[in-house]
Amino acid sequence: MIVLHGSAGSPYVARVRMQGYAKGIDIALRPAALGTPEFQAMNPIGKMPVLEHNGFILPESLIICEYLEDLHPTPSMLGVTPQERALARLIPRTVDLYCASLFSLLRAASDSSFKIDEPTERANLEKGLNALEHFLQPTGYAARAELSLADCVLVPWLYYGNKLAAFGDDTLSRFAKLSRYIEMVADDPIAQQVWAEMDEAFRAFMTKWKADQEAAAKKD
Ligand SMILES: N[C@@H](CCC(=O)N[C@@H](CS)C(=O)NCC(=O)O)C(=O)O
Repeated sequence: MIVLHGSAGSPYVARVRMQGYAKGIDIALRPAALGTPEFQAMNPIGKMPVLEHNGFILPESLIICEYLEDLHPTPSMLGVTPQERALARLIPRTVDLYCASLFSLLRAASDSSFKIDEPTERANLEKGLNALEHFLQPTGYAARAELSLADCVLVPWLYYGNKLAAFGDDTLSRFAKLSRYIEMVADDPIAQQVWAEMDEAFRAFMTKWKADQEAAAKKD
C-alpha cells in the first residue's frame, strides 16, 4: 500500500497525486501531522509530502515522483530518450528553484500582515517564468506531446498561478507559450481533477484561517 502524508491543497502533494492518476497508481492520502515528533521522525525538515510504502519512508516530492517511476515504469512520465527525460525533469526543477516567488506574492496579496520585498519577489518570478517559457514546448504538453512529470509539477503550480491572475496580476499572461499551455491543459481531465481537489482543500484552509484570524482579533 502506498500512503502519501499531506494535504490536497499543497502543490508538492498534488504533483505526486497527479502522477498517480496519470500512471494508474493507487495512493492513499493521509493528513500530515506537521510539527509532531512522529512527523519529524519521518521527515526532519518537517515538510509534506512524505511517502510511506511498505515501511519505507520518503520525503521530498520530486524524489517521491522518481521513486514511483522506478516502482511503476509504465506508462513513463519521463519518456524514452535521454533528451526527453532531461526535459521532463528540467521543467520541475525550474518551477521549484526559480518560480517559488509566486507563493510569497500570493500570500502578500491575501494577507496584509505578511511583508515581502515585492520588487525583488516580482523580479525573481519574472526571471523564473522567462526560463520556464524558454523550456516549455510550443505544442502539446509541457515537455513533450504527452503528459509527463513536467505537467504533474506545472499543473498544481498553475492552480496558484491562476490565483495571481484572479488578483488582477497579468504576469503569467505576458508569456505566450505559458498562456497557450494554460488554455490547453484546462481541458485535460487529470488536470481538472487535480485542480478541483486543490480547490476544495484550499477553500477549507482559507475558511479555517479566516476563523482563526477573527478569533485571535477578538482576544486582543
Ligand atoms: N521541497 C519540498 C517542499 C515541500 C513544502 O514546501 N511543503 C509545504 C506545504 S506546500 C510544507 O510542508 N510546509 C510546512 C512547513 O514548512 O512547516 C518538496 O518538494 O517536497
